Amino acid sequence: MKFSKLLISLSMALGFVAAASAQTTMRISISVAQNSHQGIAIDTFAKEVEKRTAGRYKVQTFYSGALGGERESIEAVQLGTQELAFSSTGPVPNFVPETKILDVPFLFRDKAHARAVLDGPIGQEMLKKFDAKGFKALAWGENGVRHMTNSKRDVKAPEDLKGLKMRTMENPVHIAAYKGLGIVTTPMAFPEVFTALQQGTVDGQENPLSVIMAAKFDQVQKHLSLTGHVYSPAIFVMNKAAFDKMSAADKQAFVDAAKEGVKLNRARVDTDDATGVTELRAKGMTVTENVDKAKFVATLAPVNAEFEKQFGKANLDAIRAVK
Ligand code: EAX
Repeated sequence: MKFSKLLISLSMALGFVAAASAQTTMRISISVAQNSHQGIAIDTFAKEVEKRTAGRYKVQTFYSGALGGERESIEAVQLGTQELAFSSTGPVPNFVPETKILDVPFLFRDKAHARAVLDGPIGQEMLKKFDAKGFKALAWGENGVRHMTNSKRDVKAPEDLKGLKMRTMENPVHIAAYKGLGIVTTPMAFPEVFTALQQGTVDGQENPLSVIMAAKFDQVQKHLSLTGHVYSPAIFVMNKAAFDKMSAADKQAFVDAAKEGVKLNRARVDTDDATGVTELRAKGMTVTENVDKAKFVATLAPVNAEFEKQFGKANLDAIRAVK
């Protein structure tokens, strides 16, 4: 064989190998650190996608808001400049208004109740609402039950919150409720929160123990109150066009990979909830466990009446009725 011919057949062989192993790389991001309930969600997802598609899809993982805050990431997924994101539902109502109802304070009895609702017909129907907005919602995940922290005082009842300036998520339901509790609300993207707390731009914030620990808020907050005022879901979202392009088997692989991610995500939230108080006390926080929840609920009655008008009492009751 002539040398030129050998070169041609060699390059054809190489071309064939390249085509057989063609790999599509996608990106997924979270706003919190890798060592967290959200980090384990996307790390597991990336691993499972690769495994379940025999390496044809690779998912690059970005942590700590490296690609922006949650609102920015969801926007990027909608536009298709980023394929995937895992986010709390904080900013999601700005894109899919139907999800607003999930962020109503004291709606869920506990995590088990929330998980049953999200995994049941109500939650699964809601996932479909994302389609019309340019998303494929792969699965509900979990951010956790939110508690309040601040730098000023122990909070036991709503009157202790009067005049406290707190960072909130960019979520209209949270903002309305916290105003109703007497809080001075300052909506802010998560990546800015540590510095805002450190510099005293705000006195406090509220987040699940998982986030408080992952973000090391104990370094800039003295008081933690186990208010448990709202359950915070999370979600795996994907750009709809990117999802639709895939084969049926790959679509299923992505959905299944997300579900695997959620299993470990929820398990980590449970571990964090079990160890968090001890750990945060050890780091110097004062923890108020005997919060007067009945008073919180009573104070929120006027806001809740508004929510019932806005979301429909029947819809809220349907969620409450899930066992
Ligand atoms: O998703 O913005 C928030 O407070 C969220 O809970 C946090 O970024 C984790």
